[in-house]
Amino acid sequence: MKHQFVMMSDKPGEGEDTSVVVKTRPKTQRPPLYKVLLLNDDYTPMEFVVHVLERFFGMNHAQAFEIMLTVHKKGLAVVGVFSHEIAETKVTQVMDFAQRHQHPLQCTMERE
Ligand code: TYC
Repeated sequence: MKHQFVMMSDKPGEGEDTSVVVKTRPKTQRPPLYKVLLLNDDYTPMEFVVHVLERFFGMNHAQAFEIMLTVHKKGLAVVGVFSHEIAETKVTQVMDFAQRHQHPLQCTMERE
């Protein structure tokens, strides 16, 4: 926290010092974050989705299974929150991996 000195009166010869100390709040800049979303479909095998969550999102088997079931039941779930660059990389990795295995799994990102 910076301190800024403000002179209340700067007229010469006007008695005592009337300066006060006020605090400034420098704006802390945070980069925007992006949610990575996994979408449900009727064809991608559950085991494949669990594997994707373990492989690209560092989840253990139990966490991955739980999130996969959430997507299956609710239609989608946030699987992670990242910087723009990392989120883009995750989406590309998942989409490439799904396509290579001929599954229609969809992964997208959205600003938080
Ligand atoms: N609904 C798929 C099935 O019944 C499983 C599934 C879960 C697919 C999550 C995609 O993101 C997904 N085989």
